[in-house]
Formats: sequence, C-alpha cells, structure tokens
Amino acid sequence: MPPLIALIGSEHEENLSLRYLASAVAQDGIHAAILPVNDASDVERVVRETIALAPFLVGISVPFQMNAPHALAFATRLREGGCTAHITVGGHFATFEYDNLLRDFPAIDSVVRHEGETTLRELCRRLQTGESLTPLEGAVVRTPAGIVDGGKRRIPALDDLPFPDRRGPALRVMGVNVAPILGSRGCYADCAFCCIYAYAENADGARYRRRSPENIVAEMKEEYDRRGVRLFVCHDDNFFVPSREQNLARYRHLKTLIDEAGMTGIALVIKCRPNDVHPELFALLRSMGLIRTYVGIETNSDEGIVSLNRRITSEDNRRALQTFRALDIYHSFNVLIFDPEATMDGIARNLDFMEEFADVPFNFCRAEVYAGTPLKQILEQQGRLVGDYFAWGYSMRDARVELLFRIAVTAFSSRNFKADGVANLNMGIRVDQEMLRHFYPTAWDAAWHERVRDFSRRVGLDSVSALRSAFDFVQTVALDDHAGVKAFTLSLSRQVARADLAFVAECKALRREMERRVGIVRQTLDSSGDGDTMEGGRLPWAAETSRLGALTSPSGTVTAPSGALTAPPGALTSSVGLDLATERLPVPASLRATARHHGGGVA
Ligand code: B12
Ligand code: SF4
Repeated sequence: MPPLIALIGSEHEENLSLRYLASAVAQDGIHAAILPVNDASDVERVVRETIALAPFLVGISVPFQMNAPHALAFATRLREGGCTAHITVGGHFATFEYDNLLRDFPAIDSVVRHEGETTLRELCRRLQTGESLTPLEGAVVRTPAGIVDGGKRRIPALDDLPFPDRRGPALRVMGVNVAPILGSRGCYADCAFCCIYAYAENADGARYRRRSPENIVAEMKEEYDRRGVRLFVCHDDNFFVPSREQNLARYRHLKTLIDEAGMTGIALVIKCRPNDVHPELFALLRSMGLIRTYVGIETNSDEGIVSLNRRITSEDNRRALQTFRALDIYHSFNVLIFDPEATMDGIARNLDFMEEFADVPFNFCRAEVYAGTPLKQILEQQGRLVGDYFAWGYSMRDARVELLFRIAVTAFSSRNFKADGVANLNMGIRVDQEMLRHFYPTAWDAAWHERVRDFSRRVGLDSVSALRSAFDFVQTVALDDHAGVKAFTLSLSRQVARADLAFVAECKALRREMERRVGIVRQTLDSSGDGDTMEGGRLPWAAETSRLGALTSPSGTVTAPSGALTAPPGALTSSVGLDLATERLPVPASLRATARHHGGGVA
C-alpha cells in the first residue's frame, strides 16, 4: 500500500484543485484519496471514512468565503472523531485568512497558501521523514512554540505540472461526457472586487500564467480518447490577453493542434472580458466548438466602471454583446448594480443595459467583499467595512441606493440567489439548448430556439420592470417611512414570486420538450448501436426536471475513497449552465452581515 493522504472538498464536478494536488503528490508515490463533501449530509459519513483510511495528512480545500465555516467545521469534527493526521487547509479563502483560521480553528495544523502543488509535496515529505515542518515556504504552520509563516513560494510554470488526476468516469450531461480544464491561471486585469486578481497578485509569480497550446491539447486528447470527453468546460478565469493579434495567434494554433489530434465534434465553454471580444476571434472560437461564453459585464455605469476598476468602457460592453448577437454565440452575464459608490443614475444606466439585452440570461447583485481584495482594503480604510471575515458587508454611500438594494435583495432573493431560482434555470436551459444544438443538431430548429430565447427575454424584462418599480419608489419615499418601505417590499416580493411560479412552470414545459427532442435522437442512436443506454431509461440531465418536482431524484452517490466519480444527487447532472458555471450568485450573506449591524433589512 502506498502512503496515503486524504483530500477533502466539494466535488460538484471534478474538483481541479484537489485533482491537481493528487497528481502532484502521486509524483512522490503518495496516493491521495479524494473525499467529496458537497453538503451537510455528507459530513459525518466522510469523517468516518477519512478516519478509517488513517491517512498521515488530511487536506481540506477552503476556496469559498461563503461556506468556509462548514469546510472548517469539518476539521473540528475530524479531531473530535479521533483523527490524529496532520490537518492542512488551502484555497483562495484560506490563503488570505490563514491567521484568523489558525487562531480560531485549533484542529488545523497548517495553511498552505496560494497554489499548493509544490508546497503540499514538501509538507508530505517532511511529515514522512519527521523533519521539522518549519519554516516551510508556501505554508503557515502551527508549532508548540507558535505559528511560523514560511513566506511565499515561487509558483511553478503551468506546463511543468502533471495533468490533474482524472480517476473515475467523466461526468455525463445530456449524454455527453464533460471535463473541466484549465488553460491558464489568474487574470491580467485588476478589478477592485475580484479575489482572483487578489489571489494571483498576492502570490510570488506572474499574475496571469498560461499553458502552452501543446500542453493543453495533450491533456484534451487524453480526455477525448480515454474517457470520451466531448465538452471541455474551460475554467480559465479569463481566456484571453488584451491583444487581439496574440489571442488570434494562440487560438489559431490551438485549433490546428486540435485538428491534427483528430478531435472532432468537441464543444467548449469559456469566460472573458468584454474588451477582448472581437468578431474574428469569436468566429474562430465558434468554429472550434464554442457553445457558451460567460462575459464579465459587471457594470455598465460610468461610476461603477471606475469604482470597480474595470478598465473598460460602456461601449466595450455593448460592442461585446452585439458581437455575440451577430455571431449567434450564446452568452450570459452578471451585473453588479450595487457597489459602495453606486448612484441612482448609474443604476438607471445598468437597467437600460439589462433591458436592451434582456434576451441574454443575466443576473444582478451587489459587489461582495472578498478577502484580499482592493475593495475590502478601501472599505476598511474608509471605516465602512462591517461584519467579520466570513461575511463582510457595507452600506452604500447614497442612502436611496442602499434602500433600493435592501428592497431588491429581499424581493429577488429566490429568483436571483437560489440554485434552482429562475435566474439559474434561465441560464441552465439556455446552455442545455446550446448542447442540444451542438450535439443533437437534428433535434434543433430555429422556431424552437426562438421559443427558448423568448422565455429568457421575458424573464429579463420582468426583472427589469420589477427593479424599475422599486427604483421609482425609492426616488420619492421618505427614508424613515419604515411601514411604507415594508409594505412596498412585501408587495414587490409577492409580485416577483407570482411571476416566478409561472416562469418555473414554463421552464419545466420547455425542458420536457427538450427531453422529448433529445430522447428521439438518442433512441435512434441507441437502436443503431451508436448511442448508449440512458441511465434509468431517462436522460441524465432530466434530473433538472426532477429538481422542479416532476421526477424522482436519483439517489445521490459521491466519490468513493477509490475516487470513482459518479453523478451527485439531483442538480448536478442536470445542466452545465446551472451547475458548472460560476454564475451563481452568493446567497446574500452580506445581508446577514448588514442586518447584524443595521438592525435588519426591510422585510
Ligand atoms: C470551478 C469553480 C466552481 C465550481 C465548483 C467545482 C467543485 N469544486 O465542485 C462550481 C461551479 C460548483 C462553483 C460554485 C461556486 N463558486 Co466557484 N469557482 C470555480 C473556479 C472557476 C475554478 C476552481 C478551480 O478549479 N480552480 C483551479 C485550481 C487548480 O485552483 P485553486 O482552486 O485555486 O486550487 C489551488 C490552490 O488554491 C490550492 N488549494 C486549493 N485547495 C487546497 C487544499 C489544500 C489541502 C491545499 C494544500 C491547497 C489547496 O492548491 C490548488 C492547486 O494549485 C474558481 C475560480 C478559480 N480560479 O479558482 C471559482 C471560485 C472558487 N468560486 C467562487 C464562488 C464565489 C463560488 C460560489 C459561491 C458561487 C455562488 N454564488 O454560488 C459557488 C459556491 C459553491 C459551494 N460549494 O458552496 C469564488 C470564490 C470566492 C471566495 N473567495 O469566496 C471563485 C474564486 C471565483 C470568483 N472569483 O468568483 N465554483
Ligand atoms: S476581469 Fe474578471 S477575473 Fe479578471 S480581475 Fe476582473 S473580475 Fe477578476
């Protein structure tokens, strides 16, 4: 038996953080069991499984600020259960909050900061040999004498890393095998609210690093041949550099390599900034199988663009969306209509933009405060930061904007923030529609496409209209008219909830139609021997429909210690747009923080 460590984290899809770490330690002959904890119901079982495995190290991934308390509570439960292994944590959140974590969670022995491949290998080596753990570059370690910060470790060239561990079958969505993949890490931009920028900037190395096209294609080819992957979800936070010529050169080369490798019929999903969207580049990507782009609009207000440090213009935003429209490339976006400096004028401009592009699935929310970001620093310096390191909050400078935010976050809490809320269903069905168009072209036709797009348009227009009525209300209401604000908010919330009921019903009907269309094609494939049998006789992504109450959800299974990934319950085999995207917005944890400091929201 090789020496064993256990890696814990959510695995809604293949968790590249853990899988890069697993392949890193495998270079030293260490086996990493990957134990997913996707929700609270997994915790006790995984604690038992981890202890039973008796690893010499347990690594817990803590990327998300919003659910960090749960991830960290896992360490405490392990100790309570008698686990004696070295417990280390890593990830975006842990990278910045290491001092708070080591202070507040005695179960944790160390925090690995920034990218962990090399540091984890070194930590494992020292634990195996009994060498002193301090100082350890890239880690902050608890010792009996105190906490020792080993300083930063230089991050490696991405081509030098082994490919992530792809044990188990690929996730299957709509009968198509899917794999997340990373062609780059970091981002060249420096938006004030962004923890990706903060994380990359804080590390010892370049803020934006890319793999060579050769290296990427070698991994894709392995996935294409061995696990039959056809949809590659590129988790690059930004697929481009700010140079049209360089982007064209890189992706022309990538296309040549993909063609030479004989990979046909593949599809790609990417993310980008508006200023990098050029017709020629996206026509090229479309020819390579691009089926969906998340484009970071974030704000179309002039003040927002400045205060969020977007370094783009509202013209860039409009041009990007017009380019996608002209090329008929599916895209979606998010708007941070609320930020610390937001004005009523700026919100009006964002509403106009959302209305103009209402057929594009979008969501809207407040700019949240993440550890390590310039936004956090600015608010702190201004004495405006409230809450704690798990959930920061602030009040907007303009009291009417703050009031509008509180009304909106209440009225739209289900539509915008629930995993199965209408905003996510809208994005989900549009991605599934693109899957259908790409992988089952005979099941697709223009009239059907227009029906699905019309659904999106009506959802978008409904959101804009409800927000506009709140906008008009806050322009005139007396700020101390609490009863009036409460009555308006309740009435708007009911209005949005009523509309949501109808949208959910319509989305369900569209999904049934989509299932019928894909089902016909797959039956033909199955009977000709070209297809494969549907699990349980129904489409894998029909779980989405079950989430809406139409079917019984399949019993959930998670990765066994051996690491075989099978579909997690319900939601997760359903829709790429819904579950593989990072478009889901934070539950309004900020509101909880604000509520603590301001005596509650409006409702
Ligand atoms: C894929 C992804 C998802 C997937 C999750 C996939 C899964 N694990 O099952 C989905 C779509 C489900 C998702 C959901 C969400 N996500 Co997300 N997601 C990402 C994304 C795009 C890529 C993650 C990844 O694979 N990175 C590549 C790996 C190689 O890098 P890494 O994660 O940094 O890991 C390295 C180091 O951090 C370190 N490390 C990490 N963990 C550990 C553990 C140990 C023990 C060690 C030693 C080292 C270590 O070593 C790793 C290798 O170098 C990141 C952005 C990003 N660039 O990371 C956002 C990101 C992590 N997500 C984010 C957010 C906000 C969310 C959501 C809250 C969105 C929402 N509102 O619903 C949800 C939360 C889900 C939940 N479980 O609660 C934020 C987190 C911000 C924060 N600080 O809190 C990020 C940074 C994006 C962003 N800026 O918005 N997400
Ligand atoms: S462009 Fe996107 S990923 Fe890059 S810094 Fe801005 S918000 Fe972050």
